Amino acid sequence: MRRVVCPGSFDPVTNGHLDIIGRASRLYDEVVVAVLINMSKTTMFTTDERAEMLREVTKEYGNVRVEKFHGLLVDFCRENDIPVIMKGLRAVSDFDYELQMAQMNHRMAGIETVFMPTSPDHSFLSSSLLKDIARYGGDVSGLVPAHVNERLLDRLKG
Ligand code: COD
Repeated sequence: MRRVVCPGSFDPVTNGHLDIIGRASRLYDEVVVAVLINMSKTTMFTTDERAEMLREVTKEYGNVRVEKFHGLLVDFCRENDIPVIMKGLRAVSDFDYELQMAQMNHRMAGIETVFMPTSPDHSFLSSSLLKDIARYGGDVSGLVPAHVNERLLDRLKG
């Protein structure tokens, strides 16, 4: 079975993330979306909330599974028998950091990283940018799935 992991914070999942997950699901037999249990980062959504939103928006794909993880990604990969990490690349600025992580993950555990170029529709999109826009009342409805937009508006109301 060809299995790949799409890891991230997903705080919250955006259409950019979803594009990469959807394209991965057409290339691999199983896609494991691994949600980081952030120990030091303050997130808008809890890990359970982030995972729940991901399950909701990926349920149309038959081969996507959502899991939570903490610690090293390579340990999660080894425990779940996943030989490949898939990352989306938005710009050259992503590449420097992603290359360093890819090489370190390979050095630590022999795990390969595959880079998927973002679709031009999503190259400017990040979870932090859209949270900023939403906090100031901007419309992010075209940038996240409808379910996530509702959760975002509810959270900001609360
Ligand atoms: N278009 C395409 N792809 C995108 C877009 C977009 N608009 N936005 C994000 N992505 C992709 C990127 O590939 C990104 O890597 C991934 O989605 C997740 O993005 P985020 O922002 O939700 O998540 P990050 O960047 O906070 O996640 C970082 C990891 C959790 C992957 C990383 O920190 C990690 O592996 N941590 C575990 C600890 C570890 O192993 N550390 C050692 C590393 S060598």
